[in-house]
Amino acid sequence: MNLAEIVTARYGKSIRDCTNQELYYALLEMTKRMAGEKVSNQGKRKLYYISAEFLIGKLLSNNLINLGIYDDVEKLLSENGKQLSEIETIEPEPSLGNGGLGRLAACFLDSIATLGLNGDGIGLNYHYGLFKQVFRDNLQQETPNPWMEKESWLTKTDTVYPISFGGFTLNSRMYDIDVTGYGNRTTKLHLFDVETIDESIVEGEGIDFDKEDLAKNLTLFLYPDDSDEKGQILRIYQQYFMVSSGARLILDEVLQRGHSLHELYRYATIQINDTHPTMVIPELIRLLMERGILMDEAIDIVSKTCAYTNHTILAEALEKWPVRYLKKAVPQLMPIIYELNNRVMKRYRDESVYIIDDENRVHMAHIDIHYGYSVNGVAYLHTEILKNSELHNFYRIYPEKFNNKTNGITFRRWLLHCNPRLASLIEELIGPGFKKDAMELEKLAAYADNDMVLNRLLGVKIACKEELKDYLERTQGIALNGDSIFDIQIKRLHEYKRQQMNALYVIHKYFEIKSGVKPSTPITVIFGAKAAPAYVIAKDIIHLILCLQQLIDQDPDVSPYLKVVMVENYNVTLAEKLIPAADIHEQISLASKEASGTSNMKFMLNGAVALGTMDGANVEIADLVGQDNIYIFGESSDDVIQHYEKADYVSKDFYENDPQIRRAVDFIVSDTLLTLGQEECLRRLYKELLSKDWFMTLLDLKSYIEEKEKALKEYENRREWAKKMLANISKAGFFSSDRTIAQYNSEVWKL
Ligand code: 26V
Repeated sequence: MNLAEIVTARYGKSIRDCTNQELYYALLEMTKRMAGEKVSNQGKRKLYYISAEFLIGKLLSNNLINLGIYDDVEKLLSENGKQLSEIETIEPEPSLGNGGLGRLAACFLDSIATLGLNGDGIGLNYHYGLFKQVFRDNLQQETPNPWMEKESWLTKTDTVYPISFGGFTLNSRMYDIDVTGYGNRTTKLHLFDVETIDESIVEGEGIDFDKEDLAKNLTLFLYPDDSDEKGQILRIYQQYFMVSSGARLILDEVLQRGHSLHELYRYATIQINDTHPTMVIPELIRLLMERGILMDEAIDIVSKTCAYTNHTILAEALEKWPVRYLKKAVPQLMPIIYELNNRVMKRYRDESVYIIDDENRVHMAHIDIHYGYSVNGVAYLHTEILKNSELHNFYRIYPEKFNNKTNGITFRRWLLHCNPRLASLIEELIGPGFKKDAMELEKLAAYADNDMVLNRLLGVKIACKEELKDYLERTQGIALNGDSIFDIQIKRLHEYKRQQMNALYVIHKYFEIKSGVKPSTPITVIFGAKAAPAYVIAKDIIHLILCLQQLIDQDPDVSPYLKVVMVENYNVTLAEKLIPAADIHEQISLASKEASGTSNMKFMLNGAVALGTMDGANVEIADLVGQDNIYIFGESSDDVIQHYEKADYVSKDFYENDPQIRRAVDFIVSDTLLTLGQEECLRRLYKELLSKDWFMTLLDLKSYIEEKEKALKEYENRREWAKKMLANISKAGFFSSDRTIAQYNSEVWKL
């Protein structure tokens, strides 16, 4: 059925007479039907990508692009007086992820489908996803974020599994979302949900709920506040619910295809996305034993089936569950986890590789490394740090398991969909081949001295900035100056990502302007970030930024030259508007701490220039574009690791020895800011910077200010700047997730 027929059948009227809402549902139905008609690969070995997060974003446009009908639908609608871009805004954004890790999983599904590989995703169907962020009195507040309407991308299936926990059983039902590949097959994202979920248990306006009523709450939120014991145990229940459902599905599918479970690894491979799905290892062993396979063989089979991706070296982010939590939630797994640990203890003397430590905590990553066949990091530098320091003792035991898979992004969403102007300019210059083979972008290098091309590139950027300006005006009441330079930092709020360093730069600039030193081009510093609800200092940093925003907006001496904007509720939809409009993007994590970063790749592809440290994938970006096309500053990862080892970094020394730094830090607790903001928050942040500064903000602040000034100065020569933009775009091909997935396939999964 075509759109007109669907509209007639649903509403008994013509496209012209429908509301945008009605057309959205009609398009949803049409797209779901078309995706459902596509066949998926039925190859011998199948990949299961298990992840607690799939940050898929809105799907309508992406699906229309991937199905190859976007232009036709847009034309049909406009002939009937309707605008696809307006209809798109009606779709609620599913926020089933926190940030990069979840968005990576979504890009990977797109590439798996596009490459036509046999692979599905397995995850959880969170009803509210990640909280929605609202600002009140310059503070972040959290509210629920419902996205599931009566009609959505989900298709209810008949697959239901009983999942048993300590003392009770819940039914798990599978819902599917078809993932369309670009001009190719589809795959499926299987999301499991508790049958008895009850959205009404969320209390008041916030995101509080009875954490003990598991039958009603299990799949309500993504990573509910885990600051207390109940929250942490809830996470274990969620994880087990996901992996037990997934493991049953995998075994069922292998059996349905007529294979023996003794050969599971020949027909299935499981990629464990960070440690959240790690319990799939003991659970699969348990299920195989339930089906009559002996322990030794079950362990051997599972070890050949599972592969693990590490996404962080931050100690506090590596999951270690107290044995007593696991005993309470999933007692059936404990005998297996003890056995896995005993085997490790028998073979190795080194306590640092044990699964259970002397404080009775289970190190989830250690299970993955001992009982999986592959361990990978997500960027070159990250994998080197894993091998040489964080996981060195494991690397010594299993050098053959370690490998690197530098992250990637799907160019369908992050170029074709979010920046159609740039995509069509590129197509005009080098033809459409880059859409399937991203490395063809290198052909753009031939235009490095072509004034006409450089001018058009600048023209595209101006148009994207205007579009962002209109969008933020309309949706958030924010007024941007389209003639200013857009300097953007968008990512989860975390001290290691150092939004506070950017805020200190803003203060520095504020003082300069106050003293009469005005920038030639006005500067707009844009932030987008959510802080975990229980992460106090992260919320204080948001507070500081919002206070600076208000202060500068109200100051006629400064506001013509400097503007600070913190967009509310940063999400995938906003990223799609912000990234095409950026001139400079901030990738300023403390070297060694950001495993990869993926927004850096998206910005690069959209012709923005990075200001960053030698961290994560920035290292590979810098290698590719060369030093003229990126702004690098700050201490190296080796030196940073040394500082931690020697414990010799004292932030106060930097504060005391540099008047510029002192002035900026002191401003946080100045009368000017204290009259605007909350004294408690600002004083706490000030104290943190002076007494701890765990992520060494003050260490790099000076070189950061210098490098940013250099970037701003070079922006004044627009022709030279356009060459930098072109260099970045032309080298972005390496960061296509199609390349990443092809590497996973040829080196790990071997589908
Ligand atoms: C989790 C937590 C949990 C609570 C304490 C603080 C903390 C800090 C970081 C994390 C991150 C966990 C894993 C993660 O999301 N890693 C991200 O994965 C992306 C995709 O590989 C990568 O681009 C990011 O650099 C990496 O931070």
